[in-house]
Amino acid sequence: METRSLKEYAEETRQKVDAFIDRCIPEYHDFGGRLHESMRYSIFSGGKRLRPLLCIMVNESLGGLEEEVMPAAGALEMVHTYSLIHDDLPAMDDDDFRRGRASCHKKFDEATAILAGDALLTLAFEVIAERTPSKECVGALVSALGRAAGYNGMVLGQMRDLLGTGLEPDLEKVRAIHSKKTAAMISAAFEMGAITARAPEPVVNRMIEAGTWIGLAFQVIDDILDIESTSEQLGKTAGKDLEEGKMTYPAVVGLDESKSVARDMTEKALNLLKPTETYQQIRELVTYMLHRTS
Ligand code: GRG
Repeated sequence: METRSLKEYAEETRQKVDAFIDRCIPEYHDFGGRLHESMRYSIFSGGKRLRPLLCIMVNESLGGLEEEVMPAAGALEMVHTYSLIHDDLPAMDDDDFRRGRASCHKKFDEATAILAGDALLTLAFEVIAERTPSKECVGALVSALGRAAGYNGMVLGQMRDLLGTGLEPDLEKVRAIHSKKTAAMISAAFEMGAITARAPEPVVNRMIEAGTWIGLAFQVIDDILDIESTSEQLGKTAGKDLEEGKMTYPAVVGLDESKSVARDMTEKALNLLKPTETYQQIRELVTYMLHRTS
């Protein structure tokens, strides 16, 4: 990997991912283009593109080609955006703001938001199947993404999150929620980058583990930011977790201990991403994530 600054690298990569997604979202304007418009409204709304970035970095670190990883990276962002659209619906987290502007159902309507999410979720798998140059990787990529997003991954995490709301805070339950709701998709980003780089199985497994620790740390930090940051900084309503009795790390162990837990989890990930040249930039990003403010 070249020695560009992380910021330059991330910005350049974000532009490439956005250009790829732009080519994937169908350009037809059926019935006034409402579905197309709502999908684009949500996906091009200034997200950090963290999952694609991690996937691309892992692929590159392991010697993979950019054209092989781009469909996987775009697909990860499509699934992530679908989950945010559905999470904001009144039947779920009921949030009017996302990424600093009106959430999809507020900008359009609930039915449109449900359909935009459905369309992004299914498009993700279509994109992997049709646009991944090495067809022999497609099965493993579809499997990794389906597993991370589905009934034993993020969807289960969301169910646990809904069922855990209002219950007595409990560390085991918090971990169970975080591992599925957030860590599954971040770990899949690592796994998919290793798959497109054709890494051997032990390396793929090491990436899955590193991704899991990073995903867990990411959610602990998200819980902390919900308390310590403003809605303006976050681009979404701050302070909702406490108000709604959400099962979070700070609710169980307090803010200071949560910060220490996030540091320990990050350290575990960094140890798995051994300090070699090739992982250096991922390590930098992971360290940056630990100190993020939004
Ligand atoms: C509706 C099936 C379904 C799942 C929803 C993603 C999710 C699960 C809920 C959103 C709320 C939340 C706190 C999820 C945990 C993951 C997380 C921290 C998402 C936000 O990801 P960022 O910070 O968002 O990467 P951007 O906007 O930068 O892409």
